[in-house]
Amino acid sequence: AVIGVVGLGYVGLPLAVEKAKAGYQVIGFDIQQSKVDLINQGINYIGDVVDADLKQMVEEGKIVATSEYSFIDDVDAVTICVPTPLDIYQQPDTSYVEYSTQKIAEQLHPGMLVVLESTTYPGTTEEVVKPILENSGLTCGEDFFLAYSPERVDPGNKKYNTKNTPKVVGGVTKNCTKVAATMYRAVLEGGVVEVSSPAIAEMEKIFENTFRNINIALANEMAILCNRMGLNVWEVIDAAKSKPYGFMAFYPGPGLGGHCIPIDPFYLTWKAREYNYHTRLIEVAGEINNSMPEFVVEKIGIILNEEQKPIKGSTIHLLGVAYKKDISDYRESPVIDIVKILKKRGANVICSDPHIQSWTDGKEEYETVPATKEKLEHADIVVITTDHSTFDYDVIAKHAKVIFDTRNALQDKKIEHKYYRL
Ligand code: SAJ
Repeated sequence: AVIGVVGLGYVGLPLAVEKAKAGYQVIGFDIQQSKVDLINQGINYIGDVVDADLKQMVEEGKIVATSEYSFIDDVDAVTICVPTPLDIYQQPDTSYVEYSTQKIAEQLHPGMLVVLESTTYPGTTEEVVKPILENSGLTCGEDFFLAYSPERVDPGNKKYNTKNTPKVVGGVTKNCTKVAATMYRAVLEGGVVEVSSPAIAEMEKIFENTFRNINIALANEMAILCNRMGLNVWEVIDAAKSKPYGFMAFYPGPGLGGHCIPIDPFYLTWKAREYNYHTRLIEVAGEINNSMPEFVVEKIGIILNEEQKPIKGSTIHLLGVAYKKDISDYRESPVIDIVKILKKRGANVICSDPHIQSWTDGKEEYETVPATKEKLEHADIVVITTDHSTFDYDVIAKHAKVIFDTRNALQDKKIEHKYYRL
């Protein structure tokens, strides 16, 4: 069978590789010709989630990429893995989903399976995708099959990947669910969980990520309160972890990054308004998570005060730009906000990140620098913002004069100089 994957990013590319490895002929579609060209050269531009098999799959002709959507005519099943960002009004922007669906509708043929994988508000599959496809004159559930199946890609996770993570599938009709479940069972090994509708599958994905968002906000609120009470929040959490049931540890951090956890809950907030419901808990959690960069800068100021130094003119060395450890992605990274606030306060900011050579905040380009002994000794304060495994924490503990650790990365190290934690 021939399978199409529309959208070759963090979600689409690993899925395309798994489908090709399972023996399907895969055609990858993307509007960006640059991505199409890189894939056809076997070059993997998403290091965090795609293994080396991409090159082999391309060499064996199992994966072909194109920007020509007319080739959808050749596929039996197509998964839509395009972005569903929030626009500047915090409203879901489903234009990529609509465009891709329109291109599929133009080539829709009897027997075809369409699956939406992009994280989105409950109702998208039935209210946005289904009508566009039925404009082709074909009937959903009879002439073609339509389902929603959320992606669960955890960048940097060495244990769980696209292949071995359970997959939830919800079809518009029972046979839509069956057809989609059959396709995924042939490709993945983590098991398929069938649910009664696309909306259930859309809602459970948002619930998963909102659960993380809110629990991280709780950990962040505990950090803020523990700071005022002079308590070590990391010790509090570790003690709470001794409860073998009914507790799940989340940790405070410099803020909430990535393109999912900070964003997904607000699809629900937007949709809930249609039902006259105000998702208060989600909004308060968002406020707390978004306040962390300011909190980190405030604490940097307090620490420098102890050294009789103002933020203005001090050299502040941030270790880590990526939004979480051991990946190179800095989308929505809280470090971007921290740098912006520190520069506004007149600090001299330098950043190190073994996974990132240069980065941009949308206005300026920044080069990262290696965290050398000299740099660490020279800084007025060294702030650990991302706990990458490849930082040399012995060198940091030995040579940085003042350390502010927002990730508890040095928890078991002997520190030579002054050490503060979130
Ligand atoms: N974070 C904390 N404290 C914690 C956990 C995370 O501050 O205790 C921060 C991280 O540093 C990061 C942000 O939250 O900045 C998000 O981290 P994450 O690992 O939850 O998010 P993603 O976007 O890398 O991946 C998540 C997946 N991760 C996990 O489940 C561990 C999963 O929720 C989804 O499959 C994926 O988003 C998605 O695409 O929805």
